[in-house]
Amino acid sequence: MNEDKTNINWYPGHMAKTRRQIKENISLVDIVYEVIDSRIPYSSRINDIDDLTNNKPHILIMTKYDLCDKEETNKFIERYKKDGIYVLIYDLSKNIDSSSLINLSNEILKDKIESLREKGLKKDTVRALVVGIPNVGKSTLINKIVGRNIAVTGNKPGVTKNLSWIRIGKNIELLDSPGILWPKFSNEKEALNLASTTAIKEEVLPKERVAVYIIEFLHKYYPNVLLEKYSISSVEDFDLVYETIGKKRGFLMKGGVVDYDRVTDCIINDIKQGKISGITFDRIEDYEF
Ligand SMILES: Nc1nc2c(ncn2[C@@H]2O[C@H](COP(=O)(O)OP(=O)(O)OP(=O)(O)O)[C@@H](O)[C@H]2O)c(=O)[nH]1
Ligand SMILES: [Mg+2]
Repeated sequence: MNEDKTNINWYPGHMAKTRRQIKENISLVDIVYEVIDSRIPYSSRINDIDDLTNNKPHILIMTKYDLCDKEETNKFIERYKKDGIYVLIYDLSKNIDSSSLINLSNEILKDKIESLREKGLKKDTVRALVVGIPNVGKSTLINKIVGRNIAVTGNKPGVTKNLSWIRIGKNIELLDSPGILWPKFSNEKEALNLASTTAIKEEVLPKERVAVYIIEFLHKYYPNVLLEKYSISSVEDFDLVYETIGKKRGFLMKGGVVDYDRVTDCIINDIKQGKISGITFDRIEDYEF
């Protein structure tokens, strides 16, 4: 974020607590499901996932595939697969067939289960940790696997408050966990990508900065979306951008003056509520692997 906002508290104490609790519970875990948002296939990764989870076997689960720009996101998927990472993609706004996830987990753990069997130990239950940044769909994924709403979900960060084990049938248990971030973002773009896709609490955001970022980003990569959605073709004059959107949407105060705060909220909410789809904020060429 910009200099005067470096003290925003996107890393509240409970995230440090969650990290501690994950470490405490990791010995019980066989496999890690790292859940990330397909619209930010790089920015939503937990950069210390291997340290955090003691190098446990790991599947990258990309949610919100329905909302992303598939062409751009697929470049990351190919890259991850090339690096030997297991990747599964989901649109959790619909029901899913979770057998691919269960089968892949069993396949990855085959050797471990086999060697335990050779030692005379029977492994009946596979335990998976579901981990990721806030609001990516960790709890929704669990509900889709279970087939009923057992974990609390909501379209804002910080919905899940505690680690909790959820038993799925006889042979698998999932550990839901509250979303985590890290104490310091590597650059402003990372912070703004996370803010744009609702991973950071709105209450601590410089909201206008985020809204301006979204508009500039759409102008650069998806000018047609900007034109169709907001009738904007130039971002040189932001007063004009706000005036145009405000008038189009009817966000007017007394005397016909545009209410800038409502314009800001509208831009942020359009992304948050999935009213703008087909966009991916990360660009593969911006990152080193
Ligand atoms: N369109 C779409 N929405 C999704 C998808 N997955 C999750 N959501 C929505 O994203 C929001 C967040 O989902 P949650 O399951 O609560 O996310 P979480 O990762 O558990 O969040 P925290 O517990 O706050 O860390 C909800 O409104 C879900 O309906 C998806 O694949 N597509
Ligand atoms: Mg949750």
